[in-house]
Amino acid sequence: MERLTISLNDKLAEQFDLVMHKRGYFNRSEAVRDLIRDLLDTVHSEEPDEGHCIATLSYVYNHHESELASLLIAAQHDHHDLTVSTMHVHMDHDNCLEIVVLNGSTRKVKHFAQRVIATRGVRHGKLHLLPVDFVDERDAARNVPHGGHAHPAHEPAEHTEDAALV
Ligand code: NI
Repeated sequence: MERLTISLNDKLAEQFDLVMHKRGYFNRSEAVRDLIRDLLDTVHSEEPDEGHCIATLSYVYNHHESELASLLIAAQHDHHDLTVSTMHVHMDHDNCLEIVVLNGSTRKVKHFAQRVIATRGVRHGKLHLLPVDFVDERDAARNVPHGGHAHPAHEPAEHTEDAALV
């Protein structure tokens, strides 16, 4: 664990403490860690779409809109290699919130998410993507060329979850 000491002027420190408490943080270290994670997520999302990721895609839609619900289900089945699980919440009589957990190549996950978000009638679409070091152990072992599930490595220290997820 590294210790960082940072200097802030009084005004900035005061504003930071205010926002921190509003957001429910009790100590500055955790607030700063989350800020850094946010920054890293932003940087990662701007990088070329290489590597693997685990991601959540959330969106709202009106299930009365013709064919939209079945279109979304079909999209998920078409990409069953990427979609791990979907949570469906009936928000009210008309609106549904769906949260899809995705796992796979960053390029494919982004492409799928962009397609869903751009679908007519889908609102508040948001993708939260975490780059992860995945090793296609099973794919390699079974010589699955494509569409097999990627699994995180368990053995090498540099591929542990702690190392991969900041
Ligand atoms: Ni619903």
